[in-house]
Amino acid sequence: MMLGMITIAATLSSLFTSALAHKTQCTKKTFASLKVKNIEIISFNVTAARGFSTSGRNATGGVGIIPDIPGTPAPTLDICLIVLAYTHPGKNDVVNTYIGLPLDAKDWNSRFLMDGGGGWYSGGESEVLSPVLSGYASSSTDGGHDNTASTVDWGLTKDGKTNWPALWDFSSVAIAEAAVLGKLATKIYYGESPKYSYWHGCSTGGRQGHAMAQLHPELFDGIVGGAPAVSWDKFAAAGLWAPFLSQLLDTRPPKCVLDTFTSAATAACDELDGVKDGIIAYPGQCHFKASSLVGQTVYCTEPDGKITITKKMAQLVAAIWEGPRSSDGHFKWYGFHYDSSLASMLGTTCKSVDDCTVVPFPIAEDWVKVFLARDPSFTLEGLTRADYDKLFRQSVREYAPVIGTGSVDLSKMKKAGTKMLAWHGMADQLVPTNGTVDYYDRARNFDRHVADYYRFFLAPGVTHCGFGNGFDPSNTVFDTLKAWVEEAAVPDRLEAVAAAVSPSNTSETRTGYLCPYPQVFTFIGGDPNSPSSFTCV
Ligand SMILES: *[C@@H]1O[C@H](CO)[C@@H](O)[C@H](O)[C@H]1NC(C)=O
Ligand SMILES: *[C@@H]1O[C@H](CO)[C@@H](O)[C@H](O)[C@H]1NC(C)=O
Ligand SMILES: *[C@@H]1O[C@H](CO)[C@@H](O)[C@H](O)[C@H]1NC(C)=O
Ligand SMILES: *[C@@H]1O[C@H](CO)[C@@H](O)[C@H](O)[C@H]1NC(C)=O
Ligand SMILES: [Ca+2]
Repeated sequence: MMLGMITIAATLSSLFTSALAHKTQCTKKTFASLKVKNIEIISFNVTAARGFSTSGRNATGGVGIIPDIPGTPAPTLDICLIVLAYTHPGKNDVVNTYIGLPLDAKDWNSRFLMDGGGGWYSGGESEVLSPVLSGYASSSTDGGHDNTASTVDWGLTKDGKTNWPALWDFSSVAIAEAAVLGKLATKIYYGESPKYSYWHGCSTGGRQGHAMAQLHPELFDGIVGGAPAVSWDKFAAAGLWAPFLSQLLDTRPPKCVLDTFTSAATAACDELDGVKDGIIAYPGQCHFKASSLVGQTVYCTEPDGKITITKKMAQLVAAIWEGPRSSDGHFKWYGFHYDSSLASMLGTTCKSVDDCTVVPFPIAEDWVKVFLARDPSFTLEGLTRADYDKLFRQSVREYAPVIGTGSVDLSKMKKAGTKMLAWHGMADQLVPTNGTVDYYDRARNFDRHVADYYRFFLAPGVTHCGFGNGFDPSNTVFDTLKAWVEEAAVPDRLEAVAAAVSPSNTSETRTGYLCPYPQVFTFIGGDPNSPSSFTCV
């Protein structure tokens, strides 16, 4: 009898819930009130889709990538997808923003999550699919420019000036609006606001996360900012250092030569940290001299041929490791660690080993052409050290306030109770690791209690946003953040995975627990494949 009554009550309540869920339809009418201040909606579409395929949607710079696994059907989802095009009146911009909501309320995990972009790519439809697949409500934005357009097309106005509104949209404005719109749509659709709201991004996505932490922390309970391109004004100008010096020194070494430097330095400094694993965990103790390879012959396969390492090549490599310096020797920005591949900053296409053309890091090349020189035909040819210094100064002066994302005043975030985790691979070949060390050091100076709400983990041996020999935390960092936000589990360690060291047990990987900076992940002896052989010092 009792049981029967409970069953009836349960049935009634589920009928009631589904009736409620049906009251809010995934239609245009439902979302008619969707708006934030200062925008004018150009058009918006709402699509209720079942079995929406995620196939072929992994070609993005976002973190929430849904890989197409060969031989496996792509996952499908039931989604309420809202696409808005809007403008800021008077700014002559167009922002496309995407909101994804699990179509059935029962599939919603009561949370909101935004995945960040990469490079010039702010985000797009793909970035909402992955969160929705995991039960989150989500939003993303193209940041005010068409992702297929070249940077010249959106970065300059017709009369050749910086397109400031578009740059502001990309740097922070459209991102914060996407968060507001996405959270508002969530409330309209499910009748309640998300219990927790998160940001998860790396590279540009890490910078976007830091921008939200600095400017709009109240929109998020937790933020992951991996390998953040913070201090963008300096980072982007610094990316030109290698190609600039290459033309100045008139030397264009092919990748096989650059790799020879990386291998030699890694071999020389690998064991300074106590473990021979191809990882340089103590770069500060490495004093490898690039000049020690002068005269060595390198046998290359791509392109085929042999080439002798010259003094100029060694000078160039030493300067990339050191980082940009002004013509009078002053520090401008950080270089790269010895175990980072050099060919990303100094790409080449070669006809033969001694006939190569340099292909600059595209972000830096666009930065100087579009935003500094404001001349799409600009080349590095003939650029002097004084010219480079001037471009660097211009970058800082004009752009730090817009896209620098270098402010360490996180007091709004502290007040909002938002938590942030940053991490950075020490073998990052695109965004110098020490740019984040610099940021965190300044944040610690600003507030000595910063670790209460913002922590940073260095990841030895990890390349840009993941991979490399390890220790890669990219698969655990988000759950670690969530546990900090939702269960007050303070992250004193960050689980990471690295390639096993041979001779190892049967596993191909090993686990390590990274340390919150300024603590250092330190080998204390024993089996390097065992997590207990490392500690935080
Ligand atoms: C997605 O990734 C798979 C490998 O995981 C690749 O084969 C496929 O071409 C990618 N799809 C796109 C559209 O890039
Ligand atoms: C909405 O759909 C119409 C018709 O297909 C299209 O012209 C318009 O560009 C769409 N708007 C957005 C924001 O996608
Ligand atoms: C980065 O900073 C550390 C100290 O925190 C130093 O040991 C290392 O040499 C620096 N690397 C570069 C490339 O500046
Ligand atoms: C291999 O080493 C890892 C890390 O120490 C450990 O977790 C795992 O249990 C070991 N596996 C075997 C088969 O011994
Ligand atoms: Ca090592």
